[in-house]
Amino acid sequence: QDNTFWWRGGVIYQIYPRSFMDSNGDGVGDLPGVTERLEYVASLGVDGIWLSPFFTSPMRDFGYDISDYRGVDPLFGTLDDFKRLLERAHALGLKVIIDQVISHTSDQHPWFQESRMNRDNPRAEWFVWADPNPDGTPPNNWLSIFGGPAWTFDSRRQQYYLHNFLSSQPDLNFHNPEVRAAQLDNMRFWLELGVDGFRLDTVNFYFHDQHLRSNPALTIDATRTMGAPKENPYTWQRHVYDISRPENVDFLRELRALMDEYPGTTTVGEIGDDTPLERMAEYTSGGDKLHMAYTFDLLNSPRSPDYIRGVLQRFQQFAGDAWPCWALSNHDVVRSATRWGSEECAFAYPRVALALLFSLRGSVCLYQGEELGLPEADVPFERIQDPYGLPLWPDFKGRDGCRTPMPWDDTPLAGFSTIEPWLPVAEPHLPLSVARQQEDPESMLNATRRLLRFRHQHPALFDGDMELLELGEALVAFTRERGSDKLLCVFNLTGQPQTAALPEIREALQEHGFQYEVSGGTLHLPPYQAAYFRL
Ligand code: TEU
Repeated sequence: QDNTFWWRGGVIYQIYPRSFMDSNGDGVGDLPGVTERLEYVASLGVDGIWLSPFFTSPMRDFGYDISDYRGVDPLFGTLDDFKRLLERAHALGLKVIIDQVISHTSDQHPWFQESRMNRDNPRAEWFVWADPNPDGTPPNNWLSIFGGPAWTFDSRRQQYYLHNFLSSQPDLNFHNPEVRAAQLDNMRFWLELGVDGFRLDTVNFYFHDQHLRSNPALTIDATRTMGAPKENPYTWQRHVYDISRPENVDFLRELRALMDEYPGTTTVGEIGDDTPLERMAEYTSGGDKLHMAYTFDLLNSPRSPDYIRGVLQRFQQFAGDAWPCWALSNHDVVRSATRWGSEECAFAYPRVALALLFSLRGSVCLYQGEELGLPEADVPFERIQDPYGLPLWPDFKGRDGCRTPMPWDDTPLAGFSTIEPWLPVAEPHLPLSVARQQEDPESMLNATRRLLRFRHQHPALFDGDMELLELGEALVAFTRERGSDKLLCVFNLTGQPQTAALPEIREALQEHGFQYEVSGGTLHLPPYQAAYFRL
């Protein structure tokens, strides 16, 4: 069976290894812990996993700051542990995608240590160095995504270096062909080990403007909800010259040529940009660049059917033959059950939200705990770890609330560890634990399994052409068409019952688990329910 295109429409379960399963009782999740729980992951009916970074790192940004691209951090285990994980996943029919954070390194990486020594060492041009202005200020107005200037002065080299994130994450100079070759070579190392692909961190940040032009003045476009929370003013700089450079497209072709040497592998690039869907089209069309693009459109989505319709409209308008990988939650944003849900509706909102996610053209990333309907955890200030959140507290509470340990059972440490973990177990998560939900056919966990089976039974849901329908203000509705199969999908994301006039239907699809009524051509959709028909 040709499995080359497994990723097209695939559902990928994102594992944040620090918080998934601690096998050695040090309070931090690890690779053997992941391996131990792969059977559970496979039982969901997903196609593969994406592992957030487990590479050697000083952990300033919890692994998104890498000091050895080919090493496993001892906190997570050994390379042999990774090989065992890979083997077990493959035996269970799960593909394995790993994170590649190639845009920046850790400041502890030997490349940076060498580069900062002076201006004429062999790696002098591997990072982005620039002289201060005559008054000592940074070379231009570029801002870090995590706040403050994107430049830090290095006292040894007597120059500024660029960092789009923390100052401990110096930005590599991708204009230098040696840098590109070195990173592709690091990626080949993992391909040779047998991984099935890469999630590419900050894929639109690889290149910078070589003229170092200042970005246009800060403008706040309140109609867009891209990027981090509004409380962080730095998000609102319009990055024109420092990210998403046109040179990137050529590099993505180089990268694709490497991937094509390993058939059946895939790439999903994370795009943080003002116009992400347009960028997605640029990066994934034509079959010679990225396989999939991952944007923040639904990750930062507010609770509004209008907003979702807007995203889908823009997708229709700009995406062309682009292939998205949609997500509602990840390790960087407030969990969708909290962003959209409310106390009263318990599983109702997360369930209909997942149904919508699983019915969109493209692939999907499901974040650990999303299948349990976990709300965002309330992490007290004393326990905050995120270097992004700390300085902005309490306006922006950082990303710890979506990174707390996975609740495996309802004991105080949630079956995650045998000691107090690096982030506290969220008490409200205990009644939602895997053990508790496993046996209940009506649980969110079993609803997720049902919805994943439903998606696999109806390939039009992930592969079909999509047409948006106007069935009323409060509803999100579209058709999905593949060959002679034409499906109508209607979602009520609100807490009120909704009605809609239906077109002529051939058959109501079963086994998704939602409840509704049709009478005299009118669909009656109770709060947080969905309906699927064959036209
Ligand atoms: O996140 C990238 C990131 O923060 C941006 O995409 C940002 O959200 C967006 O541009 C908003 O406009 C990745 C990782 O997922 C995150 O955990 C890391 O901290 C970050 O890169 C740095 O490596």
